[in-house]
Amino acid sequence: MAASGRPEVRAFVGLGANLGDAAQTLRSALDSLGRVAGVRLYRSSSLYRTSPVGASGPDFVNAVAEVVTTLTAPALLSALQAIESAAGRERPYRNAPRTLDLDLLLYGSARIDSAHLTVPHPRMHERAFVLVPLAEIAPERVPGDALARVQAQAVERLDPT
Ligand code: A4P
Ligand code: MG
Repeated sequence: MAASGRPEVRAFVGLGANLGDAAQTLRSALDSLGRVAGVRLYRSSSLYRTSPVGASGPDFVNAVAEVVTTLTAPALLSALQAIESAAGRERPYRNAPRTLDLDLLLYGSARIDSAHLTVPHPRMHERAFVLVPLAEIAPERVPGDALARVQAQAVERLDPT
């Protein structure tokens, strides 16, 4: 139990960008995430260069972060959206190239299905750009055969810089 009186929950956030200096955008987003009141950045994966899945445009840079938070899941989603907006995210159409996309992948063991939030993220298990970085930091959260099913998707780990 945290000082706020709310229980601490471990949550996983997927980060992606394919416009501008995507690697730098992800590094600053990780920094911003750790500064949100009620959120502690516990660990983050390497950055990965990935081919677009169901989208057009340049390659993406993706990563996954694990946070410990006292925020509710909707409050955490709002914080993620505020960080996206601060990075200049615009939404001209679905799956448009983006300066920054932050998805709430997992929130403890919660299952949420509301108008604005679905957790676990409904498409995460089809995507190497989520599963490979998630497996790097939390292999226990990736089902055994899931990685094998997405191995055709190109994912290249970037050297830390
Ligand atoms: N929403 C519902 N559940 C969630 C959740 N768990 N996390 C709602 C975040 N948002 C959630 O999202 C649209 C709405 O989803 C939000 O208003 C929120 O209430 P958005 O970020 O505005 O739009 P989007 O990103 O275009 O759609 P979406 O569904 O998030 O797209 P995806 O599924 O995230 O796909 N290929 C590579 N290699 N790397 C990528 O990062 N990303 C996408 C985007 C496609 N292909 C990619 C990548
Ligand atoms: Mg999104």
